[in-house]
Amino acid sequence: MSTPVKAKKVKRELLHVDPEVAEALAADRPVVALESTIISHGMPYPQNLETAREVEQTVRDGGAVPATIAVLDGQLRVGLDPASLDRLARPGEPGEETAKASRRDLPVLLSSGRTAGTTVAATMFIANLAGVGVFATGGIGGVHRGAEQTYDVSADLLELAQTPVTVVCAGAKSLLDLPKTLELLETHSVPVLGYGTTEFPAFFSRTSGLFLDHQVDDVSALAAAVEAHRELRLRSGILVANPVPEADAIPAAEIDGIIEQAVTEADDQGVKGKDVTPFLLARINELTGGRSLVANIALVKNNAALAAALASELALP
Ligand code: PSU
Ligand code: MN
Repeated sequence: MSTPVKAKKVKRELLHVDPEVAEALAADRPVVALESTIISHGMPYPQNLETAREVEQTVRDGGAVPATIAVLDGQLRVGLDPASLDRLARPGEPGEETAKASRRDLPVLLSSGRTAGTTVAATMFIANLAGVGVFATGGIGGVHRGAEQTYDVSADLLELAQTPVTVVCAGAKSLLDLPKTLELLETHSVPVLGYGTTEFPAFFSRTSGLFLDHQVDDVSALAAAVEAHRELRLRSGILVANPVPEADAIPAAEIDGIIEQAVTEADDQGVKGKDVTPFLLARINELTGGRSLVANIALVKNNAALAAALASELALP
């Protein structure tokens, strides 16, 4: 649903970096960017808020400063205070719902003074503006099944093609067309590194049957690859694929039928565009009785820990 754009006087400071984050960046201390669509649209309240807080703590425990990114009242924000995090997590009153912002939405959100969670694409763009090079998320968007008909390809992939930020994820959900997703990343010259795995992980599951060209087994090998990418001035992002921890993984055989059902329901109900991914996430959570949410929370924390370790390694003199 769209709402008419009303002009609001644009704040002079379009980008606000939280002082703790700004100080860390100025001193070359490690910072990890975190996205916020996962908070506003990816998980139900109140688990979304608890998870957002715990993920920030995980980054701190790993020796880095967390910088959760969002759009608040028409301003790009890098690093959120507790009240802002709370506000993003709560379901908005009807008509005042928090928007889902991809890169292309940013100008209008700014000009109309709105509030939004940022997708992987928008978060990468803003992180790069602020000078944050490492970013942790759950799963990236990709090429949707049936894209040959719908053309539904997440802007996350095109952002990875053009923005030099390292994104730590648990792969992508098999509700996407994973072979096509990997093909598009190859076309756009985005390095995809399996962390301790040679297979691209499928978010809930550790395996997908799809093999990667490059595997790194520890943080120093990962940091060395990121540094070489930087030295070559390659302008793409880097995708680090870090499988969900064994204990919380859901075998593909168990989750695939549920994903199939959710995709069919979205189709039948005519869910389109940016509503597709949030619809599927919520439906899979219902159909698994919350088990998918447990896996989701575990893998986001696992990615935050790896991103903090990577940022720390990169910050070493
Ligand atoms: N996949 C998940 N959880 C998420 C998302 C994707 O498992 O929360 C969110 C991310 O913010 C991602 C966005 O960037 O959905 C992709 O949306 P779309 O498919 O509309 O590009
Ligand atoms: Mn889409």
